[in-house]
Amino acid sequence: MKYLNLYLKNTSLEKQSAAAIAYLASIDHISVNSPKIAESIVNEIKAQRSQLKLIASENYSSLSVQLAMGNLLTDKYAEGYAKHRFYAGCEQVDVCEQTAVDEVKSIFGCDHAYVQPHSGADANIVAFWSIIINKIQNKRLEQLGKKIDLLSNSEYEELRQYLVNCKVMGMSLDAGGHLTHGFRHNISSKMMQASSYSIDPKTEMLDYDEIAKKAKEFKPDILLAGYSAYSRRINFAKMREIADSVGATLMVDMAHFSGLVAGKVFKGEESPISYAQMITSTTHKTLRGPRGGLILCDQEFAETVNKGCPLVLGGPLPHVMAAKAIAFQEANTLAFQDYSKKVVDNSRALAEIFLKEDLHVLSGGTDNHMFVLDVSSFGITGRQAEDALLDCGICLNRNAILNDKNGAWYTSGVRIGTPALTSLGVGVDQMRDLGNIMLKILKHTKASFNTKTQSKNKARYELDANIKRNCKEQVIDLLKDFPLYPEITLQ
Ligand code: DSN
Repeated sequence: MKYLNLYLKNTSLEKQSAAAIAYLASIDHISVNSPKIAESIVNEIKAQRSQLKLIASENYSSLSVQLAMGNLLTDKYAEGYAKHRFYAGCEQVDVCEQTAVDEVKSIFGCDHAYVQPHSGADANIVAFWSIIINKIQNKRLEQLGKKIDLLSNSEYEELRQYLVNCKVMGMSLDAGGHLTHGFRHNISSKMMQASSYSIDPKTEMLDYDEIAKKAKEFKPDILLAGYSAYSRRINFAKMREIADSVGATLMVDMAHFSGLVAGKVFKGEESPISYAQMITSTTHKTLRGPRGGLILCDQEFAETVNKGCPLVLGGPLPHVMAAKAIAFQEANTLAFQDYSKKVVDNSRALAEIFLKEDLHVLSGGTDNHMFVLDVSSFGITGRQAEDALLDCGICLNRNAILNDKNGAWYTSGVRIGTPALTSLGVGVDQMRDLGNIMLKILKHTKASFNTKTQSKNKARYELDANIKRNCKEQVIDLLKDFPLYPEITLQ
């Protein structure tokens, strides 16, 4: 009981928290049989405490969310959905799933919610196939006047050929779209014919006339909106108009910005809720829940979506659904609305530091929780910027930019996001300080020279030791004021 005993010894009774006791007791318990794993959990806490996290897709979930996942709910199989299970003994799983469903419907005011997807990628596959089944399979079966199980093998094969001929059109990966939106190396472009729209090369923003033109030519069954590395808001009314004009279903993957929709920062035409027929999301980014996915949809898709298992998924993860229920309760509050607003204020304040220096921030700025900074003017790659910043205690990820001359591995950009630091309470003043620290690091980082090839190295970099030390100290100073899970003490 190393950590728990230390905690109980060093923390006065009135300051002790149940969450800290549970957390530390669990680490002590794990260390009995798996010291290596216990140590890696402790080391992860230490690592995250020593870095300022600017990874746009990450956040810090509450201790309640984390603790809800560490129990015997994980042992249950519960195929089906609440009150409609294929296994016995699912009464408590029903409570967890139904609470998550009710809470997420209350946040977003949507017709139907499904909280079983294990990830955003899973949610997208369930959503794609639910649309295909509703639009293609059900109509074909109606024409044949038969249920699917009664089709002969040749009739089923004929139906299958229809199903695999559907078309999806999403934002291209190099413009800021996601891998699951029709990228050639992802299943989405193998099970459907995929085409993409990009951003205007001058403004680096979505051009709705251009999307409409492309949609008219390609005639997608699914028009997909959403992004992984785009710093502007989407007009979903316009996207729906385009989808309707070609008979497509509008699907929105709001994985990155669902917290901003929940927090009512994105509303009206900037929120997909009233415009998309199918919406997917992760639960762990701006929404600040456990790692997982969810689907919101119009009533017409509800029945198909509820059959995500067996369509795509195996058994649900009841412990994660319990944690989702807690996270959705947390997001359904005025405090969360305040948090979401601050995420965007922080993102703008940070981007402003780079814009003032006339640096290339893609799309010219940000209206959401992130932005991409082109670091090529510093003479370095995204990979070198990522490593140099991490060495000084700033954690973010490199990101390719449109037509990136350094390719997807080294890249020319870094993606910078504010959801995690905002969860710690960091505000715009500290964001500006942080921006200036980052500028200092980037300005002093140089690509190493490879004398063998007589060319600049794309991975290795050099950074003056004094600058590194000084910036690291500044990062540590900032971290001191915003501790991560301060109730958990490890000494
Ligand atoms: N990996 C996530 C992101 O960074 O956007 C999405 O899958």
